[in-house]
Amino acid sequence: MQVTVVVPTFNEGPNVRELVRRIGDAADGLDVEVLFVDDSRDDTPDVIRQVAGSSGMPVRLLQRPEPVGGLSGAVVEGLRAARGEWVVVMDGDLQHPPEMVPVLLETAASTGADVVVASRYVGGGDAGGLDGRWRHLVSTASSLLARSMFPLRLRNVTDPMTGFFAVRTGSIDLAALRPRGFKILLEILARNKVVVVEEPFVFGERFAGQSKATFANGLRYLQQLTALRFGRMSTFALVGAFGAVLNLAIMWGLEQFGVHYMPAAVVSAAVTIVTNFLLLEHFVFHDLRSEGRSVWKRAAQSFTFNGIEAAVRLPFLHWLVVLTGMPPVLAQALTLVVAFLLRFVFHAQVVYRPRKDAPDRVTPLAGEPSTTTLDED
Ligand SMILES: Nc1nc2c(ncn2[C@@H]2O[C@H](COP(=O)(O)OP(=O)(O)O)[C@@H](O)[C@H]2O)c(=O)[nH]1
Ligand SMILES: [Mg+2]
Repeated sequence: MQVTVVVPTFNEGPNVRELVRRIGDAADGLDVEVLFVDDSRDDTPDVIRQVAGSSGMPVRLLQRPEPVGGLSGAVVEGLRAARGEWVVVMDGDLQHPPEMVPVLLETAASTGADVVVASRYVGGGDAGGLDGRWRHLVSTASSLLARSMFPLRLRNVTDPMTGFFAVRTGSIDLAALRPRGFKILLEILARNKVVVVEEPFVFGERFAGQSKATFANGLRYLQQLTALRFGRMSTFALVGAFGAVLNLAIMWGLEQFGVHYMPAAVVSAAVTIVTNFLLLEHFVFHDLRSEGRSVWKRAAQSFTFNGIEAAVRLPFLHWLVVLTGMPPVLAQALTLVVAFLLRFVFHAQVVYRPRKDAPDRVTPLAGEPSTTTLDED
């Protein structure tokens, strides 16, 4: 089996020699080449050329004239230029231990998977190398959002944000990828019908240099998510909007019959909550109803969320206005957006959470392998 290790680099000079040395040691006995896809503005390409000259393993450099598509664009160019039947994508700062390269490939061989994801969030995995609490929180929240938006495609994937994975190039359509931002794995999994398994790993500290992740990358990630998956979340939003209109219409109608506005509000809220649930069952999560829980359990969970949300949102609004002094209408808009996202994540992650595939479902034997497909999501 021929393997290409694709390493995107942006000003990683001081890491190159150590990285190549450790890949060489780890991959001893395997047919491996290392391909650097470089967008650096410093002397990193010179360092790569130097190291290539003295390494026992083939080391290639793809220097890009323009950093099109950023990190994701670099990875896709690496996938296109790779000679290997298998490609392992990894960062150039040694946060991804090179010793995992053969482990990922062995898992690929033993399970027959198309993609092996090195995950920080499964088994003995660990995200310890993430800088500070804020990065941990952002990483967890963004994975949760991605998994809510692609519940079936990512049913076996705990770490869709990782930049460390092995992929059989023949299993993916490179031309269909629209790389942008930092998260290429998500793009690959969302757009291809592949069998995925995970392998835990410990995300280490950077060997040298500084992180290139920025706030702008975070925004680009949100853009990527909505572009990849507008489907489920937009129908969810539509159902929510319909519920709001229904709520007002019922309240108005009851008032016309002389009902006091308080009982009218209670009745319209109750009718809306039940209607919303039925609409979610039939239009948003219809393909996930058979995943295990009974309809009564789903209803109970959904109603509980709505009840708690209604009780918590107003005190939270008050706290936000008093504490930050922001205009009440802005604070209200903010709490509504947060409540919407939380409601969506809760329904996707709890109420309609898909079961994980049983191990035999991820091992394709003879015939059609069982995979998750985009049409499902
Ligand atoms: N080719 C290329 N590589 C990049 C770019 N941005 C980041 N990288 C590389 O992607 C890997 C991960 O970036 P890093 O800054 O470590 O992100 P973090 O681990 O999330 O903090 C490193 O090897 C970077 O050098 C880019 O625009 N082009
Ligand atoms: Mg890093």
